Formats: sequence, structure tokens, C-alpha cells
Amino acid sequence: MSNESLFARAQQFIPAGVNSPVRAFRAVGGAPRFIARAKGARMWDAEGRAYLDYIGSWGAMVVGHAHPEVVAAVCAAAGNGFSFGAPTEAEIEMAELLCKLLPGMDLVRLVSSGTEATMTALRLARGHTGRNRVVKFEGCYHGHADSLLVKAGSGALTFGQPSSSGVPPQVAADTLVLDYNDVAQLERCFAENGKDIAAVIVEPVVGNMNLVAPKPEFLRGMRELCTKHGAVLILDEVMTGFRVGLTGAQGRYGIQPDLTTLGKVIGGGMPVGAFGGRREIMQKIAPLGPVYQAGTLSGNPVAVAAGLATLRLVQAPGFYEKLGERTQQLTAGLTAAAKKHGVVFSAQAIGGMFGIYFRASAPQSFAEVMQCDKEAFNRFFHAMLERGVHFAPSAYEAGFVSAAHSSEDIAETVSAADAVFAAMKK
Ligand code: HOZ
Repeated sequence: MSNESLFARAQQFIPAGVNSPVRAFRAVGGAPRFIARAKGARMWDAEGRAYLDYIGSWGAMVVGHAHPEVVAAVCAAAGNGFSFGAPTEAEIEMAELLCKLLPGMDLVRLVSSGTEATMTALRLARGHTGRNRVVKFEGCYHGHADSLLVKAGSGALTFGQPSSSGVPPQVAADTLVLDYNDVAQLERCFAENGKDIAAVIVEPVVGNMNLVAPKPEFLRGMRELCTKHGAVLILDEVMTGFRVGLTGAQGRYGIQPDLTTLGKVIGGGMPVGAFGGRREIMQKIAPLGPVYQAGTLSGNPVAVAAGLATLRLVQAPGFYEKLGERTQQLTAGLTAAAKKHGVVFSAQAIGGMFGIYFRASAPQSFAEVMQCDKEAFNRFFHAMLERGVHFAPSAYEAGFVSAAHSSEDIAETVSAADAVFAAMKK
């Protein structure tokens, strides 16, 4: 079966042929690769072609695909039944581990996706504070709940506008959208709206407008302002949790959130999300408190088994040092190859996440991300794909390295990029 024929067939029954928009390759053109299987750092498409994978299920596959210990845990759990709608011991083990490892977590509840986690964290922040407004930052993506599909209004400090059809304007109006990394603007926003702001939600390292690193004063200032004005600071660590380090971005940057949202790595590739944080706030969730949340598949035993096995592996001594080194090897190698051929390019790595930019330096804001040369990215993406390297199919996504990527895999990627950069300059 060819990827093209599968894509044509898929489009007859699935909108755009995919179950999540970026996968449709609309940003880069062409047919997506339909993946038949994956192992370690590689995946194989329906035509039997192998690719070094730098998507890693958008960060989830931090130990690589089909790790034998994760596969064994999933098989064992599946043999005991798929779903009970009743509590299990494995959920306690997961909760204990998350509360032990993450500085900001006293109590945690498991859900089935990052979107569910952020949606519920917002509801909880609103229920806890009795306020309605939330602050988010342009270019940060927190899943597809109505209040979060919002873009900046006419001025950054005015009401937000829906960024998706179907989101009621009155819902969007309670979301203020500010510029990432601009603490002065956040300060002005609090000065004008402080008594109405329930929460500030942020990706501590952004992974959804390519990778954008936080300025230290941005996260620090945000913490101080939330404390001063009684707003709940929600760190959305769906991508960064167990990806930029064992204690998440909160541990890496020393920022104590009030609530944290998680997903991806904690499910090891299966559908798991979580929200948790300060006891006082988490005690507002039903049935302890008045904020409602529930789910049949929350804490699903097979998904939790995959997550727990993954979390056991990432606790091995030196895991994140090695992951960080490999990711640095990749970004340094790509940067050197581009420089050699005079291609305007930059790259950076944070833990096992990376960003590649067709721009002279790493962007620090949404506006700077928009200045990247998208056409150059698209040429690079397709030429690398042809050479068996699969980056995310959009210039506005972060990349991910796993512990299964060997030094030789990275060298192979850099060598392919060297040839691609050389051709791009001709
Ligand atoms: N929302 C993800 C990109 N930031 C894409 C998810 C997917 O296609 O699996």
C-alpha cells in the first residue's frame, strides 16, 4: 500500500484523512507517511520505508518506541482486563510518584488527555478563586477547550477573540492573550484586571510554536504577580513534564506552580493526562469540593501501566544527562552543517526537546517565530524525509529526541542535513 493511496482512502471517511490536523501535512504539502510500526528511534511507513523519528508522538516516546519493558507492562496489564470504572493500585503508584518527583504537586488526579487536564485545571482555578478571567500567551497551545482556543484581541490587554469557529465570543472574552516572555505586559495586565484574574496558564518551555525558551525573569515575574494578586499559576507541563528533566520545567527553572498539567510521557504513548498541585486547591475537586470532573477512562489500567513503566525507566541514573547530550549533539551538528553551507539557520535544545529555525537566532516570542523562513523549512523537511529522517511536518512544532536515539543515529541525521543544506544553497 502506498502512502498516497492510503491518504486518498482516508480522506473519504476522515476529515482531511487524519485524526489531528498537523498530521495532514497541509503546512508542508504532500502525503503524510502512514506508520505501520515503530521500534526504538525508528518508524516504518506502509511502504516499508524506515525513518529516524524526531516527532516521538509529540514528546511522549521519551524512552523510544516499543521499549520491551513498556510493552511487557502493557501486556501484563491488558491480560488482567482493560477498564473497570473502579480504582486500582497502579493509580496510587502513579500518583505517589508524580507527587514525589514534581515540586508543585501535593495531590493529583489522572485523566485521559492533556486537553482534559488543562480544561479541568482552568475550571478548578475559577472555582477556587471565584473569578472568571484567565491569561494565556500567544503561541502557547493548551489543548482544544473553548476558553483556550483564543487569540489576542485588538490590543493585547483587551478581550480575546475565538481562534476557532464554534467558540462563543463570550467564552473567549474571558481569556486575555498576552505576549510570551513579556513580563512588563503581564504586570500591566494584572494592574488593570488583577481582581478578576483566576489563573495564568503557560507552557514553561513552549513546544507548540516551535520551541521557545522562557526568559528567567518571565517565569519568576509571573510567579510573583500571581502570588501578589491571588491568581492560580498553572504550568502546562503536558510537553515539558519528564521531557526537560525528571522534575519537569518547574524543577529545572525553580518555579513552584499552584497547579500543573501533564500528559504525553506519563502515558508512555497511551492516553493519560493529569492535573495536580497545591492541596488547598485540589481539595476543591469533586467529591471533596464543588468543582466537578469525572471520566470512565480516567486512570485506565493499561494506559497507567505504560506510563508507570516509562516513568521507572526515566529514573535511571544519568537518563536525562544522556538525553540532553544527544539532543545537543543534534542541534550543534545541524547548526554547524548549516553554517558550513551559508544557510540562515539556528537551533536549540532543552532536555530532550529541540527547536530548529530558518532564522539567524532562536526566537523568543510568537512574532519572532513568525519571522522564520517557512519555505526553507518545507524544502528542508521534504529533503530530510526523502533521506529517511522524519521531523514534525510544520515549522511551528518542536522536535523530540528519545533515549533510543544513538550517537550514530544523530550523526546519520546531521550527515543527511549536511547534504540537504548544501543543495539548498545551490
Ligand atoms: N497538537 C500536536 C502538535 N502540537 C499535534 C498532535 C498530533 O497530531 O498528534
